[in-house]
Amino acid sequence: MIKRIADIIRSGKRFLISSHVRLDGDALGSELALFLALRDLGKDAVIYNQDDAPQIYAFLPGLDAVTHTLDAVEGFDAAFLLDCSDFGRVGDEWERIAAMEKVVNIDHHISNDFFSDLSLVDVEASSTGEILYRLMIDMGVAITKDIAINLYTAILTDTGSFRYSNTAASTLAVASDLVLAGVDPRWVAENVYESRTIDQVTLLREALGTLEIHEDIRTGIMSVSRQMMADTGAMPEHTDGFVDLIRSIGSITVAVFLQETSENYYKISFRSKGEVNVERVAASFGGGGHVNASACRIAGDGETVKKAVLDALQAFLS
Ligand SMILES: [Mn+2]
Repeated sequence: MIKRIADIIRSGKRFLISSHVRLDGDALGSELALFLALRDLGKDAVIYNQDDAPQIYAFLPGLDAVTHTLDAVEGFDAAFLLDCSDFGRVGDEWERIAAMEKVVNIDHHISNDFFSDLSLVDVEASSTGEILYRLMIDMGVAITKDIAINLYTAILTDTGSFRYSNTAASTLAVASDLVLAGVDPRWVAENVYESRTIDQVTLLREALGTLEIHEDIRTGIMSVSRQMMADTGAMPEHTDGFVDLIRSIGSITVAVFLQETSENYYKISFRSKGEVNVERVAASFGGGGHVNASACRIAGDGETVKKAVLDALQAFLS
């Protein structure tokens, strides 16, 4: 598949790049790395994202090239959908992109549904950024410092700073190559992890007030309502990382974070340790993800949603 995709890049002139709503470091870093590589190869590329980039990613080279309106989809030789397990993850414009003749699916989610016959999916890879690195090396693309910063950020964020089980020796070897290409790990970490706003920390204080520990299923669960968001002036992206804070509690193996995204509609993020598979739990509600990190959406008021999630965990964990 790498060869077919390399041929598409070599023979084409103009490409569309997109990823999922609620952008993360892997989505953005992968998009921007591919964009810069295509530009270095003398190609034209357009990045379309439904959502704005979270402020912590403002340092990524090339970010000002991202557009938020999708004009004509004609005139592209192919579209690259990065880090998307299915077409719907793109957001409102997914059907227009799905109708394009060539859509390349590059992803590492276990739940990827191979929505295209041009699918480069490696569930063993730490991140989409790591897969792209291999594609670029295979194609002989020069890994410039700007490309390296984007790929490194993709890998760093999807491995939780090289802490999750998707961190393999090969992942660290790629990260090492990227540092050799000019990435300053301290500078990237400072941007990603040490640039919180006061609003965000105030929201965290409110959220921590809802933390419940269910010792029988070794689960910690915490939630943020729309009211809390309004009271603190925080942005939806400001809850990124809250779920990892729950997982940092030594006595729990499952961390659950509920966020009310619209009235009586919740996004639920799961994190787990070791063998505990939270992908199955999310999948039971129509979501997906990875063994140790998954998500789904459930309609209902906060208490109903929390009970549904705890019941499902009881069933899966016992
Ligand atoms: Mn990813």
